Amino acid sequence: MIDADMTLEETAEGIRTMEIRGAGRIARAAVEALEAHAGGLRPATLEEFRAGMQRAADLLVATRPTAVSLPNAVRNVMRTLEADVPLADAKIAFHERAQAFVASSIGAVARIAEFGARHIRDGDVVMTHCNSDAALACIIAAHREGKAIEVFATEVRPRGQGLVTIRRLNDEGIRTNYIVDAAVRSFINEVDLVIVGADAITVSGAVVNKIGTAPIALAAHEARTNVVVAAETYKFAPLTTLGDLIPIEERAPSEVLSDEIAAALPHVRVRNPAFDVTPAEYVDLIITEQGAIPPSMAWLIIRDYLGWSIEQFHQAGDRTGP
Ligand code: RUB
Repeated sequence: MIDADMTLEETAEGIRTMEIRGAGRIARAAVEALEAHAGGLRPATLEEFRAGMQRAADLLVATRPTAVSLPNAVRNVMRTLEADVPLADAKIAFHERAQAFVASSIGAVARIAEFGARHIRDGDVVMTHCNSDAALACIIAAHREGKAIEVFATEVRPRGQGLVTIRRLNDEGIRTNYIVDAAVRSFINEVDLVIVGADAITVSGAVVNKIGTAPIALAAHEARTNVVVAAETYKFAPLTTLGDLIPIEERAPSEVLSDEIAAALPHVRVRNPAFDVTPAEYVDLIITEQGAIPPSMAWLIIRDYLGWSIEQFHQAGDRTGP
């Protein structure tokens, strides 16, 4: 949940700088910021309200390009403003939709945990990467059910999200091995199951997640170890049905190499993509709050749960969504 005093700009900056991070948290923070912004606006007309909210929505969506949860969440709540109703009703409807979105997002993680825990057996060794609330919820739920599990958690260069993960696992009393990213293949044969989260899932079932996920999935595939992705339905990317690609955020070189060292290496260019793409064939199962699906069924989630149809989409001529 965002700090109640955070302004829209502060939330946008918090997402940009990764003070607020993780696809689910980003989505909820954006919706909460929009709700607070709506409460603070004093528009004279519905049109003014819509315009003010659209500016706010655009600011938030531009903060991080890869996590589809962000535009999906923003679109979910902004749709309430399409109805031609009195201004006061529009404000109430927006408030209610925002509250409902946040509640359902939290509920979705709880359901994913319930389903995901069933895939973890007593005695399993689980590997995870980055810091995903959805993936961790599955691991923690299995542990709380009394299953004796052990975790391998990666460091996650360059931002070190693995530290957040091992603190959480440690707090739960879960036996955890902390490894550098490059050690994944060295330990994959000791692992029974890989569980990661997602920032975006394409219509082909490809999973976009923290950089380093794809090599883990490749190592797991080679070792015949199952890869499970824990992801709320709003991580699926509707526009990929029309051929759009998920933009991969490339962050500042200074996250990898200090400016001081970089300045002394004029021929070296640092590349710092924040995410990578794991092809569907390296993913065994995607666990959503609607149940587990094979990656090949991604379109059903986009059509049935995100409510997109290609016909409607073309008619609307709207290519501003996720
Ligand atoms: C976070 C990351 C997480 C997904 C899923 O990247 O890749 O695996 O966002 O997280 P970053 P969740 O740290 O760059 O935001 O399950 O919490 O939505």
